[in-house]
Amino acid sequence: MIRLALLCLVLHPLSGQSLRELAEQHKTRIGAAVAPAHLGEEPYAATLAREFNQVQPENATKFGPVHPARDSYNFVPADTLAAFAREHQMAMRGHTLLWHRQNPRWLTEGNFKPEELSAILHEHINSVMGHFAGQIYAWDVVNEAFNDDGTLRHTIWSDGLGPAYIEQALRWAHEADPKALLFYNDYSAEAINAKSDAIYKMAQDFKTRGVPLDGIGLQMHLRARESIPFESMAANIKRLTDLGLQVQITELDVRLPVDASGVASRGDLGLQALIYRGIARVCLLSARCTALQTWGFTDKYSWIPGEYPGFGAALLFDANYGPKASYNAFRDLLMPSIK
Ligand code: 9MR
Repeated sequence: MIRLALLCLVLHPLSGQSLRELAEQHKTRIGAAVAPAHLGEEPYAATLAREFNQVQPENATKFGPVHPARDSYNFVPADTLAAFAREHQMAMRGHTLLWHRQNPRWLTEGNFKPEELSAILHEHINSVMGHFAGQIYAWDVVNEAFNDDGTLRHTIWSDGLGPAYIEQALRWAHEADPKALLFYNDYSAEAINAKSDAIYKMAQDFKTRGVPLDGIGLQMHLRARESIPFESMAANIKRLTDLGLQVQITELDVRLPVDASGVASRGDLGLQALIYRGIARVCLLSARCTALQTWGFTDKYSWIPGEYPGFGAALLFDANYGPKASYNAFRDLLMPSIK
C-alpha cells in the first residue's frame, strides 16, 4: 500500500503537497510574477493559486502602466491581482517605483527641471504606495540603478536629481507607507562582483545613516550551460543579511535553447532542474532569505522568447501547465527531510 502511494507520488507529483504548502512549512514565500490579464484563464489562475503564496505584477505597477498621464493613474490591473491575492491568501509585492525602463513619454519627454521632477516622483510614490497600502507588503522601490562595473547608471532619475535620488526615494517611500518593506532590486548582482560590491556598499552606508532600506532583491535571470557560482551567491547573501537586511530572490528564470516549437532538450531540462534546486537551496539555507520568486510560472507566458530569440522554456511549468523537472527539483528541496 505504502509502495503504491509512493509510486503514485512519483508518477503524479501534483497529487502530493503543492509548492506553497511546502513553503509554508518552511515559513517562507514562494512567488511568481503575474500578468493580471491572464487571470481569467482557468489553468493559469488554478496553478497560481495552488502552487504559490506570493504574487507580484510583472508590469502593472511600473511607472508607465500605472501612471500613463501626468494627472491620471491606472490601478485596475494591479487591483485585480490584489483581489486575487486576497481571495487566495497570498502575499503581494510591488514592482517598481523607479526604473529607467517602461517610463511614460509625458515623463521622459517632459524636460522637467530638477524641482519639478522631484515633485513628480514624490507625488508618484505617495499615490501608488498610498493606494496599495495594506495590500502590498514589500516594494522594489528602486530597480537596476547600477551598471555592471558598479558605477551609477545614467537614468532620468540620476541625471535629473543627482546620486542621492535613491535614498530620497526610500525616505519618501517610508513616509508613504511606513509598514511596507522597502527593497533595492537588481540583476547580475547575485554573486560577489563589482555590481554587488556597489550595492553592498550602498546598503551598508544606508544602514549606518538610518536610510530606510529593508532588503535587497536578487533577480536571478540565469541560463543553463553556464556555471552558476552558488557559493559566491551564498557569500553575497550572507554579507547582505549580516547588515540586518532581508534578501529575496525576485525574478528567477533559467532560459534554455529551444527548437522552433519552443521545446528544449531533455538534457537541458535536467541541467535547468539542477540550477533551480541550487538556487532554492542557497535561499533556504539563509534564515533571512525570505522569498523565492520566479519571473512568471508557465512557459506559455514568459519574457524570454521575445528578448532572446531561440531561447525559452525557462520556468517551472510547461506551456500546458504540466510540471517540469525544475518544478520537481523545487519540490524535492522543499520537502522537510531533504536539504
Ligand atoms: O517581464 C517584463 C516584460 O514583460 C517587459 O516587456 C520588460 C520591459 O522592460 O520588463 C520585463 O521585466 C523586467 C523586470 O521588470 C526587471 N528586471 C528584468 C525583467 C526582464 O526584462
